[in-house]
Amino acid sequence: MIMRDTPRSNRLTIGFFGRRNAGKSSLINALAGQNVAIVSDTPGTTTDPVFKSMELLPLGPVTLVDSAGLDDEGTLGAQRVRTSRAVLAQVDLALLVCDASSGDYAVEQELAGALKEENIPAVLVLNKIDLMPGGISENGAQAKKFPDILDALPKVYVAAMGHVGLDALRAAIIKCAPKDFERPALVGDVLPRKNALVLLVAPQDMQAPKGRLILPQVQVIRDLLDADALALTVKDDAFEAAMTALAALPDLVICDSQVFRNIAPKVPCSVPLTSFSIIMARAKGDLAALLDGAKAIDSLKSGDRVLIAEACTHHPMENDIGRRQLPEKLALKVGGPLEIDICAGKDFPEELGKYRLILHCGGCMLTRRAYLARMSAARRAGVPITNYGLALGHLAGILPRVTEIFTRAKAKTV
Ligand SMILES: Nc1nc2c(ncn2[C@@H]2O[C@H](COP(=O)(O)OP(=O)(O)OP(=O)(O)O)[C@@H](O)[C@H]2O)c(=O)[nH]1
Ligand SMILES: [Mg+2]
Repeated sequence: MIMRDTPRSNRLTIGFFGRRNAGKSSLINALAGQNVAIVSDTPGTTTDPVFKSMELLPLGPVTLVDSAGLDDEGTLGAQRVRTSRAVLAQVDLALLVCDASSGDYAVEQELAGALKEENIPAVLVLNKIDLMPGGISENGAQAKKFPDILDALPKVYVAAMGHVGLDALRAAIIKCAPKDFERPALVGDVLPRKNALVLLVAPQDMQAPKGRLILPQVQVIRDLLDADALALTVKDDAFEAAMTALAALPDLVICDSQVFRNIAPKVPCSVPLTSFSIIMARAKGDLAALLDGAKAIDSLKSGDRVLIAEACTHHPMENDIGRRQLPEKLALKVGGPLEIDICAGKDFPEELGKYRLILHCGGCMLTRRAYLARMSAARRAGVPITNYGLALGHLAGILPRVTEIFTRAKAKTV
């Protein structure tokens, strides 16, 4: 099976954290079997996070993330530490790398605490055992006493330089990696039967990339095929032609949220309707909380500050959904303009308290963990958060209709 091209957003993310010079980059190189990151004895060699995609069987496609040392100093050092901390909240598994010969665990203790708070599983990797007089043996690295929070972690003894202990490290990663880091299905799990008939409405407008479908559409089609569904994909102006051509009513219609107003009235009430973006809301985030966020639109007032967050850095077109359509629709709804801030790519403000609402994209470029980390930050700041599709559904007055397929099976799927 070729998993090389699995998007990073669907890979298990494994982060390497620790002090400068602990051997994080050496370890990532040893695991990847190639020079991914620069290694040197100068502390602070790694600055920006380094990502390496690879296959780690039987886990499958993973992303290894190297990070700057968490004990870095100075103004730039502090910025590097902040970046490493931002990466930390987004990993599915953390490798806490430390020098086995060290006797000071203050940084590691603090790090283990932060990981525990975020519910991120961690492995303590004791590196450089070749420098320990007794090696791994009871007189060497294993004889060391650790603070309780570190002692509670699974431990692996390695020498990244000599490739010692890598099999044990791989085994620990496989054992500790969360099995539920992503949803097993996007929508295939709520279809009423095998060979369910699903009509997909995918407008190919100015905003569609040249020569291909966008990632959520591709992923939904793949998910439907995996569920043995019959997927028919049409543009919005061919919807009626498709309905006429079908011998039976479809079991589900999935459209782009931007054509809700046009398509919803044409879908018979007995046929469930949802959108690609709403499917992503459930796949990447916590649907119940994002639904509450959509309803918070009703309490917005003119002049309120709203954050529009996009996970990719596409070049915005004239009628961009995040930059044009949503702000305009919201202003119309509240009866006046809102203060809109926009963030894109990996940028996400640390300070969220000034916002009355966060409107997030579907997050197809983010891992589920990264999306949930943003939701947690919003919750901690007391700011409702929703996604584009749910917001558009609410603004069109059809939120219950377009989420029913998921909320109906709530106990099982939400
Ligand atoms: N003896 C020994 N040295 C090692 C081992 N692993 C790494 N080193 C050395 O430790 C130094 C730091 O290694 P790096 O992999 O650059 O450490 P890092 O944690 O990435 O450091 P920063 O990027 O500065 O945060 C280098 O000189 C490596 O050669 C090991 O297992 N044994
Ligand atoms: Mg490094």
